[in-house]
Amino acid sequence: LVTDERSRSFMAFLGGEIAGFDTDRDIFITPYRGYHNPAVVEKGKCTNSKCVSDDGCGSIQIDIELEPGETRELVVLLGRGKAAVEGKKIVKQFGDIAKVKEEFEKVKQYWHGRIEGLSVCSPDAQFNSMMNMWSPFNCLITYAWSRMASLIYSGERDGLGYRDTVQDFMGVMQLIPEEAKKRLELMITGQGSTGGAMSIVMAFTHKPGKEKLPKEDEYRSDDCLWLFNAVPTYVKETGDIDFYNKVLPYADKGKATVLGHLRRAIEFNLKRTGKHGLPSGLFADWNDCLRLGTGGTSVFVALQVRFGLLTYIDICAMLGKLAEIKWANKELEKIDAKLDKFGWDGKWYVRAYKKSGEKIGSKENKYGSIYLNTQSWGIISGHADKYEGRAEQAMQSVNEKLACDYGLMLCAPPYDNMPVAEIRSIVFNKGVKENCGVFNHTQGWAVMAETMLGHGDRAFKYFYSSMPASFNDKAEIRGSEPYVYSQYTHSVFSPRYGASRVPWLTGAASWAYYAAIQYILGIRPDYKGLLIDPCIPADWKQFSVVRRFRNKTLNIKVVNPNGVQKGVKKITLNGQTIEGSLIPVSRMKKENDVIVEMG
Ligand code: IFM
Repeated sequence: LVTDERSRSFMAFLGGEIAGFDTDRDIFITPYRGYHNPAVVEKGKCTNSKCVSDDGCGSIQIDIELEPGETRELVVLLGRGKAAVEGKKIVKQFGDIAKVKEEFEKVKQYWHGRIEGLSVCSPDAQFNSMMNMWSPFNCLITYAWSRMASLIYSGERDGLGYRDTVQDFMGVMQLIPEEAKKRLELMITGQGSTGGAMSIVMAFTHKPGKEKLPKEDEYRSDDCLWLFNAVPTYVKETGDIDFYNKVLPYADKGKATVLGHLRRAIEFNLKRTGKHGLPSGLFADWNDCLRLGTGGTSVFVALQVRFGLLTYIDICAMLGKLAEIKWANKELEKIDAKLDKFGWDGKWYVRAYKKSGEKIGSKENKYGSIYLNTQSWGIISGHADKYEGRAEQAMQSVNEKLACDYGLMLCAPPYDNMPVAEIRSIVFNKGVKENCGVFNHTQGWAVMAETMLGHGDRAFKYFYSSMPASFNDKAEIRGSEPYVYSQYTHSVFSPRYGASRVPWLTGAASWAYYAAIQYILGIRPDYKGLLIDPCIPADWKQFSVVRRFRNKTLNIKVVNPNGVQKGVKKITLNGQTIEGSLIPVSRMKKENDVIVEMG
């Protein structure tokens, strides 16, 4: 039988006689019942209802009798299109069990092919199950759906949100670099000639060169700065250095090389400054709840600009562009001078300035006196390194003020009784989302920062506390799948402490996976090869990783006889000692054995 639901989807069944069906959900379940006790199932008889306008469902009844121990295989086919046309075609094509099994095998191979590029064997079984299956799967699904599903569902919009989509690349680059490259190019063409981005890029109808840019105060101040993470990640994974010279159009007019697009991204923030000459916060920075406008400024964005400049210098050094390095170094000095003067609050970095000059994320504030992101990015951007003890102090403050059982809170203490204009997180309950929840998107940055300081125990502890699989024995607290990252977990300030909400549709998975692979396990692609720089718990005596890299396979075994958290003493590649921590791609064979001794 083939049945229609408004002629857009069909359902078919093979392997037994159809005794009835229902396509109207209300009739199938009946009022005041639920999915656990549909009336039709209790009665054991379908009503042959046909859904008209109301909520549809697909249910088919067959009557079979099984002897004890007997099994029967049945096939249910669901598809898009008209039952009489596409449905019939699909039934013809897949209408027997052997064919279905063959196709199912192909689907399994397809997914394994996508996640196979890297496998991990560490002393921690839960961590391994995340690294080998759930994290890459989560990253691929988040990448595929972007955040579209949530916003379509609530009737708001579709399209690729700029900042999230650009960050999603971090989790999939090693899995599907060529596919990711195409989307990366699309996103680069969503940058305007101003250097700022369209907040949404419509994947199917985007017309570079002809798009309308946001008004000045509608720009997000951080959007294009994420390209400094995504673009080098692509180039380092593939070795496609010429990508930096590829000419791509801007969204509205004109064109530039990819390197030119990157420069323009920095210029955007250098030109739009507010309080203390720091970059304006505009409509929002990473934090959607901070509406700082043109006068208010974001220290997080300033740190991202610093990271952008360092990355730009690194790229230009490789491409031999000396004049560009000179320009970037000058700008680096200028932004550092502002950060030096206005960024540090004594024991941690400030988060932002309102146009009035009032600080956000400062000891002077009653609410939100410390924020996580400027501490992590103080270290990731290299700024904290300029001052003896500052990086350690910033992360120590995080540990004292923001750590809870389920990860690091976005800020503390929670906002209460405030006007909504600038700190929009006040609309959330205490300990929820941007109002001091454990915002999972940000955990990877803190983990990266801790590994940069050589704190393997702490980095892993933070990673573990927000890792879905660590909730395997507390599912009733988490209340969502223990294998998928959620956007946030209720923090210690909420009566629902530990409940994790909004699974799948979050950048948390990408940064967590990236931080674990590249910074805890320390297997990090670079332009000329693969860098090995683990930062692990002291009690890990060894771990191994199989990593596909530029069509070669590396079987990497790391031993840690002295129980250190960081530091590589010796690396051998196929029996030969390597100088330093980089395994040059020029010395790799098709299959490679790598032994790394920490110490
Ligand atoms: O960074 C944003 C993201 O773009 C959408 N969800 C919330 C995050 C933090 O505000």
